[in-house]
Amino acid sequence: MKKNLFGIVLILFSGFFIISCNSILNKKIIQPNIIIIYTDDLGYGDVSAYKKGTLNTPNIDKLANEGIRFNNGYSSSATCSPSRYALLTGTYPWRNPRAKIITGGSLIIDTTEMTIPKILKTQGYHTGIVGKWHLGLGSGKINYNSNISPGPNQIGFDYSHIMADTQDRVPCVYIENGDVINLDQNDPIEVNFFHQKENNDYGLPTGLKNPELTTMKWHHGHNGSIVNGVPRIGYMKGGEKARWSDIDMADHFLKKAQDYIKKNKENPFFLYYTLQQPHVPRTPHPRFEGKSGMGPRGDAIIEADWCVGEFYKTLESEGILDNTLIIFSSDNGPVLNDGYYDDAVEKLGDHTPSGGLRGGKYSLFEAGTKVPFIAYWKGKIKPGVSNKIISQIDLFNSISSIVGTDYRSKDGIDFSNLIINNQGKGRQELILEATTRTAYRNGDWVMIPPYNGPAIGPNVKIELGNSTDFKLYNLKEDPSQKTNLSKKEPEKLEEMISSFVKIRGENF
Ligand code: NG6
Ligand code: CA
Repeated sequence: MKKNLFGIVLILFSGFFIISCNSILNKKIIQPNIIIIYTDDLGYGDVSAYKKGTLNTPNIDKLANEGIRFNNGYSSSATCSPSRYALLTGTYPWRNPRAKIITGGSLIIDTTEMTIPKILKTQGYHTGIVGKWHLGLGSGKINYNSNISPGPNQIGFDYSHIMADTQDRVPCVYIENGDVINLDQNDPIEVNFFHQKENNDYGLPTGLKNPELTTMKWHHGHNGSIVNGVPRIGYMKGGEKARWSDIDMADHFLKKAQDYIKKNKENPFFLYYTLQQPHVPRTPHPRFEGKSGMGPRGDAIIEADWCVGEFYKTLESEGILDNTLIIFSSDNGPVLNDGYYDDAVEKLGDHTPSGGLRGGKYSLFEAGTKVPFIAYWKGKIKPGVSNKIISQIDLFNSISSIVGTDYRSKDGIDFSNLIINNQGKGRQELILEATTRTAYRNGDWVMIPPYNGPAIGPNVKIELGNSTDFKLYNLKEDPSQKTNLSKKEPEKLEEMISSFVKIRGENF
């Protein structure tokens, strides 16, 4: 009897051993490390794998050519904060009235809301963000001199090393897990965004009053505090030792991203690596100066591409490439003059940042939200191209599905099979967003409702998609949206409006 019992225990134990080995093996397969590399204002035509512009981005191209290059990949908005909100939550940004471009504002993700990093944490992932945040911090006036909360660490990130908003906004400091790095308590930081022009004496000298102190001239909007010769949006005092070096920012974030990988490679991790390029102010490190022949914007893209290459090398040398899914994309379309005189317009030459699409950043036309969108997983994803429609809003459901959880957002679709196997359908329909206005894509068709406002942004010189009429385009025949078919195809227009209203409601 004892012998039998011993036998049973042995069988049970070996069974258990096999199951646990299997689950470890499976875990290796279904729980890859997940990395989202997210650029800022990089256009559809800025990546050479898309064969549109004249810049060379060999490192991003490697991901595109050896992974899946999505030709119909969208960001959720034509500006930053709404796109980033939608990416992490899988929720359309126009559902959240606070999901607008943030300037020193509070966190726009509710701490009770489900997010990609939260999903991954339920599966034992370590989660980190390195780079630009721009989803707001705190819940009122932010005190930068003590731990800032809520922020990334309260919505699912175990580790965060960020700049708060953008490179053109104060405070020009890095924040790690809520604490300003290198802060001297005897030199506290104060920030103000509502400064009156006539009372121009708050904090550091400003671009408005002391243009002779700037090394980069402001064109529109950026006439606040001067930090490192660059006038910013907003006003700042103190924090001298904590201020970042603009030209070293790319190296700084790259190093933090690499350190994160090295530290966390033993267990599944999620890293959201959000590069600041080529958003203004474009401050590539001097070793990239002149590399593109297109001035700082082109040089900043070459620098970003280099960062992607160096980051890739780290994944390779740490031996984790074949167990790591990489998604590469951009938060919105391209812009040339976004507030500084930096030769982006003058030195553009033949390059086409929008890849021949109409519009750009801030626009409801295609170039506002159709962005480079790449999925790469060495040895797992077969090289290919996809023309299926996919949005960053779908990453929430897709990642949830890849790691085997049931979390699904209302607006997202599970495209795990499309992302990993280049199989299955893409989206039939999608709501596009630009500065709270919305448009609608269904199959090859796009409908843009009438909106008040200038047709062309007075400073950025981009066609924004405003007009008094409905606009209707067939992207298959007319990818650059040259011919408005709304009069010629009234039935199609009606059908599009009615499907749009079903999702968006009457108040668009
Ligand atoms: C705008 C800024 C622009 C840029 C943008 C945010 C002005 C006139 N323009 O308000 O320069 O900072 O906000 O860009 O200040 S985003 O990519 O982060 O959405
Ligand atoms: Ca952006």
